[in-house]
Amino acid sequence: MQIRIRRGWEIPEAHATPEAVVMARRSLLGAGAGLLAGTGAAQAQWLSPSRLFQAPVKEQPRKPLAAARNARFVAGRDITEEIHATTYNNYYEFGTSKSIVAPAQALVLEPWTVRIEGMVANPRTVGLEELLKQVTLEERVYRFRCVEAWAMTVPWVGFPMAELLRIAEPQAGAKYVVFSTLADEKIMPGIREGFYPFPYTEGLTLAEAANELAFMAVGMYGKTLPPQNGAPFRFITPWKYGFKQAKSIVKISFTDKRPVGFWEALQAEEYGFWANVNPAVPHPRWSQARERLLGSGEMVPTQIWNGYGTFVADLYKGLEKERLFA
Ligand SMILES: Nc1nc2c(c(=O)[nH]1)N[C@H]1C(S)=C(S)[C@@H](COP(=O)(O)O)O[C@H]1N2
Ligand SMILES: [Mo]
Repeated sequence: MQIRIRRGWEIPEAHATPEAVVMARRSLLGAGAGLLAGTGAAQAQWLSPSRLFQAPVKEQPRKPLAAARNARFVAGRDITEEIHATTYNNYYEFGTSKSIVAPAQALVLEPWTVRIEGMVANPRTVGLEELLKQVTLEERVYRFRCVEAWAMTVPWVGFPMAELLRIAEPQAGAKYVVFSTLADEKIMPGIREGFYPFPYTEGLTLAEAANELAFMAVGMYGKTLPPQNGAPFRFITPWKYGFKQAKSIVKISFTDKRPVGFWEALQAEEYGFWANVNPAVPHPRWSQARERLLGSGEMVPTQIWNGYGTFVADLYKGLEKERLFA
């Protein structure tokens, strides 16, 4: 067995690298893990990979997607430069590095259909275009916080998740909505590898899904989403860690049982169902007190609920016994 000792400057950026999972499964990731992962790691300054320093990639064209900005949501931070938000990604189906722009171009975005099923009035498959005819697109600038302690501020284009619920018509007994994402071994090396529990799924309570912050995104920076950011359809819940926010959604199901998401299935001690941002609750392997802004590399304090408490804190009244922040 190979045990890799991380050096101080190596940020534990992969949520769970294959080796970390193997180590956890062998119960070796106990008290020593903090030492290995390095407490100073999250403070390290990292340059986001830029296209300037990489082999040129022929990216899929993105269609302009003009939508009025919703002034109710004020990010209070500069918008991250598009080059950084669209080149520093987590999309494990295409590989565990942050530089998956090139392989992600293999995604076939049209036609795209979404299966709506489970506890709904009419289980059915809808074309994304058809779905978009039933909603009004708007732009929202949201802060985004990955559990790995990096953050960005992005102008997303999309529509409220509440609208999706209206269209899907969940039955009275439904309690959760579960989003499943594309798993196509022909184009996704991560699926072929067979290591991770794909398809990637993440779920929300219906109360969370109906919250006005919850957003279905089809675009960013005034254009359709690029493949690497989860084209053509993903969800955004800015008060939760990034791993909840599933990309390239192909199925939306409604259920009365709490779903086990991709990360919880992989590492339940580190990633739970709720995954709300909280600087006071460290990840078992690193601090969540601060976050590194993509682009500038500036370290800034993390806020509880990622600063969105006025919108969402009430959702969790009475749930204090739950592991709300992991
Ligand atoms: N299908 C899928 N969705 C995913 C992921 C993934 O690997 N696969 N990674 C998640 C994680 S960990 C983060 S931080 C965000 C990253 O989104 P971005 O690349 O657009 O910044 O996507 C989330 N959604
Ligand atoms: Mo993440």
